[in-house]
Amino acid sequence: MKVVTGVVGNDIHVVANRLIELSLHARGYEVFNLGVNTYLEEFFDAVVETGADVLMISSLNGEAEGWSREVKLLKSKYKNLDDLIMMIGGNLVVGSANAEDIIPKYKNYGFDIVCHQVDLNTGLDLLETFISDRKANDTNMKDRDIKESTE
Ligand code: B12
Repeated sequence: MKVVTGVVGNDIHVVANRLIELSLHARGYEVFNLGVNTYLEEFFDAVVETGADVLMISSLNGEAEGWSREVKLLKSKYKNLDDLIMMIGGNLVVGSANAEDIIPKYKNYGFDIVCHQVDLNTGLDLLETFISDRKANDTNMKDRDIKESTE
């Protein structure tokens, strides 16, 4: 599976970004790391160019929300991104807030997996669960379609 990753906006916190790249490699993903200071358009352009399955955004400085509000609109301008798995993690607000408040907000912005102050390995486990749940769901849908077409 291919993953495009990077740090969104004017954010220069690079340490987690390097760890994300190394950990994804170790788990067998093909990684395209755009590094720090990456704009949303650059993320989506890279996803299209590489045919990535996952877009994994990191944000540490608390400014992600400003960028995230544009995600749905921008994504709708690109073709064939409906199946793209969108994930974001790091410090997703300025200061402190409850994950229970933050997660639905970011899901509403268009992210499938939201990891506020979640350590990387836990986040990558969540991604693996998401991928296997989606596969199981697709298989069930296909089985149902075959069954219906033969009835
Ligand atoms: C080092 C550091 C810096 C360095 C960065 C050097 C560099 N090039 O990387 C310098 C000094 C330059 C810096 C600058 C700033 N920083 Co700074 N910085 C830190 C610090 C001390 C450590 C960050 C770090 O590298 N941690 C090590 C990594 C491995 O851990 P991590 O970042 O927490 O990442 C883990 C998880 O968050 C998670 N994770 C991260 N991304 C993702 C993504 C996904 C998908 C998943 C699943 C998980 C995940 O996985 C990682 C490993 O478990 C933190 C405070 C702290 N103790 O965390 C503040 C901190 C991140 N900085 C902060 C701030 C505010 C700034 C500045 C805005 C300060 C200023 N006023 O100038 C600027 C930002 C400038 C900019 N344009 O971005 C705040 C952010 C506050 C917020 N969100 O509300 C923090 C939290 C400090 C604080 N308590 O206020 N900073």
